[in-house]
Amino acid sequence: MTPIRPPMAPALALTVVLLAGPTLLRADDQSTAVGVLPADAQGRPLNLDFETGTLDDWTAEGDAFRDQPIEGDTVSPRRGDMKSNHAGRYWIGTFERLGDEPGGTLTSVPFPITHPFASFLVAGGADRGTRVELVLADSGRVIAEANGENTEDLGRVVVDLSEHRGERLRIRLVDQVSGGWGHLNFDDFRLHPERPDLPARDPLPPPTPTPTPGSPPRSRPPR
Ligand SMILES: [Ca+2]
Repeated sequence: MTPIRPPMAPALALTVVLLAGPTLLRADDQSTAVGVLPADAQGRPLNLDFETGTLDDWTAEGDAFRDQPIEGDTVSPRRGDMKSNHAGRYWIGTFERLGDEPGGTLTSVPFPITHPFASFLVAGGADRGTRVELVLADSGRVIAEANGENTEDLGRVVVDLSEHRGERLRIRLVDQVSGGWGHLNFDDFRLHPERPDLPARDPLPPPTPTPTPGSPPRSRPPR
């Protein structure tokens, strides 16, 4: 029996976003989800969508994130089968300046988890060495990861943060892969009062916790 195919291919579905309601944000394309940017203690929205055109509110280590963010869709001019699909004007794409070779991390300032859901755009390599990590700021524990699917087209991931409300979070972008598809694309981290009604995929399962520097070693089960 022929399996019933879904009415919309996943790659297409990721580009379709419902934009409605009083918190509608203007964007050059349809990737911006309804929601709010996380804010600092003074209520200032943080640059987690890169629309300042700078890396303000982020700290880069290594070369992979040098000269970011990227302005406009630099993908479709070099390959007609994909596009950046970013939100607004600026986004992060570690291939776009220096290719796949450089590595590094880009870490946000910590911010309070004020809403039960978050979402962000991610693309790039499918290797787990290129990934987005959501990190509890106080413990260093990674609570969710996401990476690309060997495509440049940014697609949205939704994360349930309800059990961590009131805690502080950092976003850490990791690029540890130098070969083919050794790059990460990212944009538009937002918080949501309820699960956003838009096509999205789930994050990867949380990684196995690893001890943070200075913490006591974890006991291991017998092998
Ligand atoms: Ca943006």
